Amino acid sequence: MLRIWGRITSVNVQKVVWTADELGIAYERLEAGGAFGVVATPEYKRMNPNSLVPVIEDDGFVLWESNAIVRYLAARHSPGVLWPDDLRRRADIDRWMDWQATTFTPAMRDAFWQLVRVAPEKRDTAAVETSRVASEKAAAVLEAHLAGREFVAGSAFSPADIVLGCAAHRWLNLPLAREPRPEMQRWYAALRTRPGARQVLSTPVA
Ligand SMILES: N[C@@H](CCC(=O)N[C@@H](CS)C(=O)NCC(=O)O)C(=O)O
Repeated sequence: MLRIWGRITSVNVQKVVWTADELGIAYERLEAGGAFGVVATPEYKRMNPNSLVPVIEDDGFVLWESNAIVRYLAARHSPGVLWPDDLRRRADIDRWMDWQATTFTPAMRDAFWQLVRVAPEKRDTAAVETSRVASEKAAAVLEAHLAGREFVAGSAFSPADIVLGCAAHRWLNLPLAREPRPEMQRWYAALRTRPGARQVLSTPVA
């Protein structure tokens, strides 16, 4: 059976859990990271020398790096559907997955960390503001892109919706004032109706 290491509060673990739930794959999730520790043990570091979650093990195949795991699971269990055969459709999905990992999530990292993980008296409000501004810039890009599209890569749900849906779940639920984003809210509400998304999108941002 597929094994997934990582605490469910990790946005990167959430991507993998949502993908597995979306695909209806049986899996076992083992707690690791954060207060659970585990990631610094020699056994874990043999699987992921970065000491980060998530990691999967699938019939002896070990893989880390969340977006790579999402692609692997989609291609293995849903070739031609969740992971399309068409090169350009795949490149479009890939582009938005890379954008999530390199642009949107890094932009909101400080706001998340300071507002959720740091005690109020120790909060770096300047870092929150810089991060908020960068996140709004990224959110505006996604907002404009979603206008006239049901999903990120067009009319079909794809792994880009999973990874950006996890990022949006975090952004839209952070305790801070945001610009209104009706297209993002419409898309996020549609994602929340998917049975495969239920576990992850009902997890509080913590
Ligand atoms: N690029 C990596 C980043 C993984 C990552 O930063 N994981 C965080 C949680 S979101 C982590 O393991 N933090 C240490 C911990 O939880 O102990 C991926 O996408 O898998």
